[in-house]
Amino acid sequence: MKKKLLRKHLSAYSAIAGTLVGMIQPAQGAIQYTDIDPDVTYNSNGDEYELDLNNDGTIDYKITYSTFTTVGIPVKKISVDAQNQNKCLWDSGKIIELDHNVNIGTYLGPFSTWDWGEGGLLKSFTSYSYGGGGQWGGAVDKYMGLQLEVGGNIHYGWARLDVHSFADEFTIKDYAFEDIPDQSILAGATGGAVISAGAISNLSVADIGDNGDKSDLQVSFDKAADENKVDHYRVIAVKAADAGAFDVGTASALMSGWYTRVDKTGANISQSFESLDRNGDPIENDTPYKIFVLSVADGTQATMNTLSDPSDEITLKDGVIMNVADPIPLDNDIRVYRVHNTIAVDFDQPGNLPAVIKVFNAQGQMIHQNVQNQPRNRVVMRDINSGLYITVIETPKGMVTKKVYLNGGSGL
Ligand SMILES: [Ca+2]
Ligand SMILES: [Ca+2]
Ligand SMILES: [Ca+2]
Repeated sequence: MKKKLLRKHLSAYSAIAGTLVGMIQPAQGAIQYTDIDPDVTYNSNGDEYELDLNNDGTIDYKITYSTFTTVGIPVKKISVDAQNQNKCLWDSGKIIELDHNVNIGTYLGPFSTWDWGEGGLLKSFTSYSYGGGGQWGGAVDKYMGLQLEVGGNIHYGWARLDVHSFADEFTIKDYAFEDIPDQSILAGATGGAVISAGAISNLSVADIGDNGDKSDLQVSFDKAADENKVDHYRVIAVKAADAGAFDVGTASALMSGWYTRVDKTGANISQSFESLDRNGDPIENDTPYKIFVLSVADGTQATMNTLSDPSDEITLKDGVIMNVADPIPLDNDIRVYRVHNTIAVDFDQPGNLPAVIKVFNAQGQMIHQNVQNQPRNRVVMRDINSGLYITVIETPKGMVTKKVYLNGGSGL
């Protein structure tokens, strides 16, 4: 069972793989990169790839394909065994041993979860249940996180694999590790100068709906000036109380689903939040958040991710909708609320006066307008239908738009 290179053929990806043949690139930065060329594919029972991450002649990991029968059911299985004191990136949330795969640009380092990886499952499949376990089924160009121990020092690295959905074939393509002990590495980084992906700018957040969930949270930012070094962005919501301790290492190690991935468009970005917060909790009303944007390095022109400064704190509320086009965050200065069928508009900052107050109905017709010079203002709405009304307040500092629900009728 322990023979290496039982099956070997070109995969579709080898054509675009690097040109070095089984060699370590000269040290650039401190990443030692090895291209497997051609890529090697395994699909017979007992096939095994012996991975020597630092090419010192000591095998560090064994990746195995096996078929067997358990209680009469045929099983196919692809698994990894870390050798000696080495470890694999682990999915800490699972009880059974799963090797976790990550996308390009995910940081691997001391903040990641590592385990011995004995029999660590990439993917299994049984025809009986038409299913199986493991996170690697159908993986294309996914990265296995690796923690290597050499002479008492810890190094971090990765290996790139494809794994078939039915757990009957895997292909290994290349691997790399960081020569500097304890230094994190970006999945997919192959060397080159240590250059950071560019930071975004003008980050702003807004409450644009009343669903009480992530769809209410709009995030806008200007793209990185040098966006060609960026693979994609990750928008992360952190509870405001935890934001002070949030750093690029933590941000880069988050599992997918705990951040909103935003692909480059070449333009500035404005879109709804689409994921859980950084703790895996749903976005909800009345919880203060700060938003961060991680610029994920492309792994070739840049090898370090960059984390933005936090946004202003935002707390989603029902009945408070802030115009995303606000040039200035006026939300804390202007309070709009309902008192029966009166719209109250309170100004806490004199710089917002004089202000023009306009009220629109749901059909977009303006039904009230006045100019206000006092910090407290009341707009009495008689003989109206019940429903949502839009209040637009134009001040010397900018404009805000807020929705207010009124009961209707002639009473106050
Ligand atoms: Ca080795
Ligand atoms: Ca290769
Ligand atoms: Ca809201």
